[in-house]
This record gives sequence, C-alpha cells and structure tokens, in this order.
Amino acid sequence: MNNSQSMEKVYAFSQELMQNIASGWQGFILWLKQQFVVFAGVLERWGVPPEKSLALAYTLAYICLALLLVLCIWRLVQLRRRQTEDVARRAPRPGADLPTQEPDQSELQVEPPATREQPVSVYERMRTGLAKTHKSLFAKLDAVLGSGAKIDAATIEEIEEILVSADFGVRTTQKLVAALQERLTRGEMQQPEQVRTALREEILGALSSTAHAADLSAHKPYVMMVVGVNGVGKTTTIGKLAHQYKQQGQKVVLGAADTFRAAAAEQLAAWGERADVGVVRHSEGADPAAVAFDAAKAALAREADLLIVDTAGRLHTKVNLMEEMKKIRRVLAREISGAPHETLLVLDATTGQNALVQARLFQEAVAIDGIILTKLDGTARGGMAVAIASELHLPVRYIGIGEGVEDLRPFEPELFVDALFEKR
Ligand SMILES: Nc1nc2c(ncn2[C@@H]2O[C@H](COP(=O)(O)OP(=O)(O)O)[C@@H](O)[C@H]2O)c(=O)[nH]1
Ligand SMILES: [Mg+2]
Repeated sequence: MNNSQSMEKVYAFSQELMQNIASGWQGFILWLKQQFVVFAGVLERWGVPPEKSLALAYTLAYICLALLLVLCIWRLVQLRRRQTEDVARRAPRPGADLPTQEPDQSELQVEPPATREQPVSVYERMRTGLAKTHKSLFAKLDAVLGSGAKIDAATIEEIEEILVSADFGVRTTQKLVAALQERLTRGEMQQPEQVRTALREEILGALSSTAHAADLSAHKPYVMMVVGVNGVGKTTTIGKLAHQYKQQGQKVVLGAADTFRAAAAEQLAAWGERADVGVVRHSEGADPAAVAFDAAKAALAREADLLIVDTAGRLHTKVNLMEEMKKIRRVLAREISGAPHETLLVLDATTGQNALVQARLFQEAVAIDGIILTKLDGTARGGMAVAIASELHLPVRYIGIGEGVEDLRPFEPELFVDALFEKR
C-alpha cells in the first residue's frame, strides 16, 4: 500500500468518524426534544394549557440548569475560601519561630510540631494526656461506687466490666478482680472509698515491674534501636527523645534506617533539624543495615552520647522483619560494643489489645527491652499500659501523651495511677 492510499484511508476514516459524531449529536438533540415533549405532556396533565406546556417545560429546564450552575460556582468559592483559611492557619503566628501543624494520623507527618511549648508541670501534662481514660474510668467507677453503695460480689463484677472496657486486658483484669475478691472476703472492702483505694493499690502493684529511663552514662555512645509497626509513632517518639536529650546537654545522632519510604527519612530529618541533632540517612530503598552502619560510624566520629536508630515496621512477612532487625543489630554490635544497648518497641495505645499481639510478634523477632506506649492521649483505653506491664513482663519506659515534644514522659507508675484516680 503506497502513501497516498493510506492517506485516503485515514481521510475516509475521519470522515466517517465525523459523520458518526454528528449523527450521534443529532440523535442526542432529538432525544432531548422528546424528553421535553414528554415533560410538556406531564405538565398538560397537571392542568397547563397545551399551547403553553412546551414553553413552560423549556423555562423550567433553563431554571434548573441555572440553579445547578449557581450551586457549582458557590461550592467552588467555598472550597477556595477553605483552602485560603487552611494556608493562613498553617502559617507561623506572629511571635512564633516555628510553624504548627494539624496532626494527620493517616499520613507521615514530615514536619514535627513546634518545639516551643508553654511550661506545664509533668503531672499536669500527664493529667491532660490521660483525660479520656480518666473521664471514662472515673465516671463508670463513680456510678458503681456512689456514696452509700453496697459492696458485694456484684460490685466486683461491675468493676470487672469497667476494667475490660478501659483495655486492662482480660488476664490483667482477672488478676485485679481476684485480688479485690480476696480483699472483699477478708472484710477489707466495705466502703466505696476502700474499693477505690484497693483498686489503685492493685493497679500500682501490677505496674511495679516498670521503671526508669535509660542510663546513658553506661555506654558511649549509648545505642537505642526503636522498632514497631508503621504508624505507631516511632519517628515522632525518636524526635521527642532527641529533643529532650539534647535539652539535657547530650550529644545525639539519629539513624534513619526506615528506608522503606522516602518520607520516613525526611520526617526524621525534620525532627533532627528541629532538635538540632545530626541525622544519618540514605536514599529510599537503601539497605537499613547500611544506614545503621553509617549512623554508628558517625556517632563514634562525633563522640555522640546517644545514637537512636529508627526502623521500618513492615510486618508483611515475619521472616523479612526478623532478618532485617537481626542484620541491623549485628551491624550495630560490630561497630559499638554491646549495641544496641536498648531495643524499644513502640506500641500505639489506641490499637487496644492488638498492640499485645504486635508485641508478642516482635518479641519473637528481637529481644525487646522496653515498651514505649504512644497516643495515650487519644484513647479512653489507658488500661493498656497496665496490661502491657503485667502481661508482657516488659517495662513501659515511656508514654506518649500528645504530639508536642514534651508529650513523651518516662513512665512513672505512681504518677500514672494518680492521674487516673484523682478526683477532678
Ligand atoms: N496524639 C498523639 N499522636 C501521636 C503520638 N505519637 C505519635 N503520634 C502521631 O502518630 C502519627 C504516626 O507517627 P510516626 O512517628 O510517623 O509513626 P511511625 O510510622 O511509627 O514512625 C503521627 O501523626 C504522629 O504525630 C502521641 O503520643 N499522641
Ligand atoms: Mg517512621
């Protein structure tokens, strides 16, 4: 087939296409007209004179179309205004050095929240952070232990339900309830106030194995490895820790060994910048162990006091996870004697009992030294902290009670229980 023949073919095809489109359009116009006729018929049935029905049908259609147009324009204006407001809200306030940001649980939060915060006492922070759990626990206990309430087996059953609903976990609840029952039998719990005190004491007892933050002076650099599934708050927690240790005068280096997503390293880098500490990172998809290696080298070269290694928490296959964790640990140990000196598992309190399942899985993969329980501020299920301490036999090292840098506190059982049981 020569060139002119193929040109003719293309021309014929485009002609045919145009004709099809034209006839399609005509068909559509015809169909539309028919609809108007049908509509006019309906109007006639409603009593509109036949000579006016078609005109009225057209008029009504035009009015509807115009209304639709106005509605669209109004919606667009609204969206535009909301965008402008959002930008204004995110812009730095006069007098503030750093931008603040709305938290978004579903996305990686690359920009950490502002580090400048109003000085608030540790207890006050804990109190605010645990407000949801306190409100739920206290209100329910109040309903059961109101003044003059009779204390018997039924009371204990009701307390059992309350504890389960606050995510103390079935096993921990059973232990607590058994202890209360014993006290009841011994006649130690006759007044509602005595029940409250007993419960407070038993919970504190369940938490007694939990203690102390890291002793950085034991190793130089002290190496912390932070593990946990995606989204639990590892990077945010590392950012908070870096900031807090830096404030205490420690030299900190961070290792971005979560190379799974580029945003993860960026997020850590943003925290590093904010806390003014060094961050060792590679590009997306790099070998996490290579990052750990470079981070260890950098920590040694810079004579850092603390190296914190962030990791990815992909749980799609346990084998992968185990291998990745083991490799990172091996590399760290090779570079720094005894490293990692602490492997901390981050758990999200809002995931309830699922966090315990995650913990068991990670425990199989790596030796976990302690737990960091985040997002306690976002849940009424603060009993998780007690369930973890008593069921996993792992110390809860820190708790996250908000997104601010100061909202990561060493876990102090007394303070925790006080914040839960205090009359507000
Ligand atoms: N409310 C609250 N949010 C938190 C806390 N810790 C972390 N987050 C948020 O949880 C989300 C996921 O955190 P990220 O550090 O990216 O998790 P990672 O995937 O484990 O590294 C972010 O939006 C954090 O701001 C906390 O203690 N309280
Ligand atoms: Mg992360």
